[in-house]
Amino acid sequence: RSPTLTPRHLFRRRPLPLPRPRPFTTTTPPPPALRISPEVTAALASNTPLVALESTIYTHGALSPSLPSHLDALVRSHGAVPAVCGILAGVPTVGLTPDEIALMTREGAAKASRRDLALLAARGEHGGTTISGTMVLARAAGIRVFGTGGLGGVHRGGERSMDVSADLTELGRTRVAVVSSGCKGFLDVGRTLEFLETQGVVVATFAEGREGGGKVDFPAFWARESGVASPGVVKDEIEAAAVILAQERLGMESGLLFANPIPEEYAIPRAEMEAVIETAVREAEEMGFTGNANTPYILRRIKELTEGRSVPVNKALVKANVARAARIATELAKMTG
Ligand code: PSU
Ligand code: MN
Repeated sequence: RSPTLTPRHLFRRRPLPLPRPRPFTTTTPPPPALRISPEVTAALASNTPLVALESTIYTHGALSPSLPSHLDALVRSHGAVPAVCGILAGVPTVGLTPDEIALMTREGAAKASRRDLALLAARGEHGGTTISGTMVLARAAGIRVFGTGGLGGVHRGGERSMDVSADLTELGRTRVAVVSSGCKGFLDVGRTLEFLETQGVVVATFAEGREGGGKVDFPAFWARESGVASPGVVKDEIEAAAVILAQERLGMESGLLFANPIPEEYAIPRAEMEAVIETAVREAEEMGFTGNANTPYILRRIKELTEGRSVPVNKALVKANVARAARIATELAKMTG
């Protein structure tokens, strides 16, 4: 007798069992190695809104040493609890204090994306987590919203170099809602959106009062315009929270990106930044800054070439994004409370 399945065999088979309905939860127990601060633990237990924050912008962002305490206060002013993620002396932590961040910065921390987490943990080293590294820790703790500056993306020439930020694949596999000013203007914005589409990432840009009317650009960090239309649009934080909740109810583990265009008064027009960007990108290539050294080099050069003008702009947009994230987290907590 042939062992292959015939239609008769198929008919005799029992129908596939339907998945048993599971209770709806947004969190699974965190892995044992994760240290969650008492404050974050209490917030998780009481459905207090939480905002995850990354530590790479502190350890590698070349911004100001007071930024950690500013963002901390900003989140609290919205009635939410900040949860800075990073690796402190080998301990993956959710809820780093400003003092702990200062220590990591002083002693030197590695830039930590997903691939680096286990290495740093095993060696007992500090790691400033990027968006991807932060998402891993935030998700493991059960934090749903994360506010930051600019997402990594497909680098210019990425179709040759294959320099595609791990932030993008992380969004494809980890359900955290990231609020950023789109991605940086020195990246290839069009290909970044193509990659996010392939990864199945929800991408929506905040566009107050413009819903339904005309296309909205996916923002490019310093500039509100990028020349590339945003795949989706949300009108406010309530709508963003509803999208997050819908994604959770679907049981989809992939992430979401909410792009928040830089406040008008801080925006630097795209054309103005372009010359600076071209110089920085060309130098990085000539000097061989590849891999995870590329983004920090370019950011540092842009800071120099704009004579520091990029710094207040960068800080302003991070604050606007973190405030948005806090309001989204607040709406989400109301919906699931
Ligand atoms: N935006 C900034 N400064 C930064 C970064 C973003 O203004 O330092 C960091 C973020 O942590 C982001 C990372 O996740 O750069 C992306 O790095 P790469 O391109 O190597 O993936
Ligand atoms: Mn890269």
